Amino acid sequence: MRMKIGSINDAMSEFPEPVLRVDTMSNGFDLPILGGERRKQHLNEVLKMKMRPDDVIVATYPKAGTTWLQEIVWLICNDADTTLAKITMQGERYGWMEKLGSIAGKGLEELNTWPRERTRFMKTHLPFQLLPNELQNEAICKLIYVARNPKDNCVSSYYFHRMNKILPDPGPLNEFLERFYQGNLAFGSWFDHVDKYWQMSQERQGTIYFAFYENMKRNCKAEIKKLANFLEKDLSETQIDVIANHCAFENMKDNKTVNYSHLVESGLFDEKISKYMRKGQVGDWKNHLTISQNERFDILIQKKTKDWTLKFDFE
Ligand code: PPS
Repeated sequence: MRMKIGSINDAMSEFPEPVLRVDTMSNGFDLPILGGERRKQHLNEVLKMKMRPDDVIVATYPKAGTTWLQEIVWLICNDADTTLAKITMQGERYGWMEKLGSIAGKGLEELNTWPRERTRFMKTHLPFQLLPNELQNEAICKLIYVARNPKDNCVSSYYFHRMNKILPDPGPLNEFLERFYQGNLAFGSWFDHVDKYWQMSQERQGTIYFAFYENMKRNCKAEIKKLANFLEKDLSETQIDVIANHCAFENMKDNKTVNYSHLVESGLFDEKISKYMRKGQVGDWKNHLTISQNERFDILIQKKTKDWTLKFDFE
């Protein structure tokens, strides 16, 4: 079950320039990135990646429920085999397109050499405009996106920035909120990210599935059924129950293949500040945002989403 994790020093040296800077990729798309020139080169390699019709991609804005959705999708595609899921790190079952360095499992190199006969499971936080060019141009394979309401997404991200030693210190919440509003975070603006995937999911119904964290939370079994239908997998009621139970927050938080406790052991995540599996709730933002911060957030959401058909639940 263990995978190569290295020490915090290895991780730091593999992650040059922990400073956020906006860079222009080879296709002209601008993105705030961490990791400097090496990250930019890597993202340009992702653009060139060759896709396969049976690829399965989980895409999200960071902290929207990626790990949760990855686990559900993998189990749907693997006959609810929770025995295998419990002994194989999720980072070994999935490749992470934009991953730099040796921490947290498979990356682009492993994705490019993935055995042909096996479904390639991938995760990414990249905006749609930086997915492999082939996939941007054509609906080659299935992609599942999960979005989470911006207030909970932002608070979850704030705690992740505080506990993850590779990320720059976010400072007080007030400052982080400003960065979230302005899209001055790795992977850019939540609003632009979600909006583009939503538009694409409308254009490419049948190959892009747009899920909501809040719906998964409200009725996980119903979401699993819809996802299985999208992935063209026949699951029995018992298998759906098994997946829902395995993927319940209470069980995932104690499951070492998905809870990133290996990065606590390696010194990269500081659990005293926050656990990776922190709260797993809808509406936790109420415990963190002041009345005035919340009012400012509401004004911004109204401004940025005034033309959206997409609506979010906040509690
Ligand atoms: S990452 O690092 O961007 O991949 O993080 P990501 O997995 O997207 O998001 C982490 C948040 O998802 C919560 N989570 C869950 N919620 C409900 N049910 C389950 N099973 C589950 N698994 C993970 C996790 O707790 C983080 O949210 P917060 O609000 O911080 O608790």
